[in-house]
Amino acid sequence: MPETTVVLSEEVREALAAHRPVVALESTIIAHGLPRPRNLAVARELEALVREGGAVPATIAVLDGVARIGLDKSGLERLAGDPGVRKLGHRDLAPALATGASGATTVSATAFLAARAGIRVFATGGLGGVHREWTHTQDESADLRLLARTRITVVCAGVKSILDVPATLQRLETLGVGILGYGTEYFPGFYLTSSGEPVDWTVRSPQEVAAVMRAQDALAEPGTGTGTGTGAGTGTGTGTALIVAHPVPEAEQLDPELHDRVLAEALDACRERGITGQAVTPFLLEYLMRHTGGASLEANIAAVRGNVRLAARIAEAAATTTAPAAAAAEPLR
Ligand code: PSU
Ligand code: MN
Repeated sequence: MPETTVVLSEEVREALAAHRPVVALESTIIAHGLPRPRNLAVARELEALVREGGAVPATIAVLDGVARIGLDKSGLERLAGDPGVRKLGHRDLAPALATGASGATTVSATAFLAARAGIRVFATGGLGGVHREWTHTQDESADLRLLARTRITVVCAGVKSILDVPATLQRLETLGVGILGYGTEYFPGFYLTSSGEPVDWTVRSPQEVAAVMRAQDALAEPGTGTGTGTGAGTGTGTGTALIVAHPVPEAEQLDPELHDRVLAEALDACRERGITGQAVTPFLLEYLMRHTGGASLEANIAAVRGNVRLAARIAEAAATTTAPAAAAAEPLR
């Protein structure tokens, strides 16, 4: 990619060159997931939390046809304040770059750009996934397929609970995307501490996550861009993602009964109004917020905060351990 289409901020470039920890942050949650003006305050707070954790934040978005890895003050303000900012999935990047558009990046677009830049750790709220009523709509977030072919560690509170969680877990298994429950034996439920679905693997420290990342690298086929495991990889990002599923603390979760009731109404409203495609997720998130008196918003923000803090610790743990040399991987016989 020519340098003018994807631009790293100076701070991010220097950190990567020095093999210091960097955490990529998604921007759709800022532009389309949270209400203004709270979204700008949250965007700033998330960057500050990464810094407090000893890592460099790299909020990712497309501004005027340039993909930016690390935003300056005015970039963050535009992202949060400009209602014309689009929602860009991975497939939207090329048209956005070609036409000079501006947009916030979803998990799929953020993970793609982060991996291209050599960033290994990424924090968000909840992943996209298989929507309920998939059999009618075939709506499955592009997040899943992109994660199936991108070597990045995503810290999230599971997938959004507006989705069909068991179906999404099945798809992730099919796609070969690994999931680690962080301090839990259950897959988190985004607004809720638990979705009730079990996970196969549980870790309890950033060092354990870093060890799994190193093992992924060791298993990778030679020449697939395994990176150094520090966040300053080769930039190809080929491989498969690792999901670190980190639940919102129980004290900060949305009341499960309120969640289930309002979500059922939200899904009905979505169907009645014929909302489809990219608009579905923002509509449901907004509906929940309005009809829970803002409680879903607080749970959402609490989850993201926790994920961002943990991502900084994982990036730090990954940066301070050396990856096995690619040459050490003997071909299997
Ligand atoms: N998590 C949040 N809020 C959000 C999203 C995730 O807490 O707004 C966004 C992410 O960017 C995710 C996207 O990639 O929703 C999924 O959208 P879709 O279902 O249209 O793929
Ligand atoms: Mn969708």
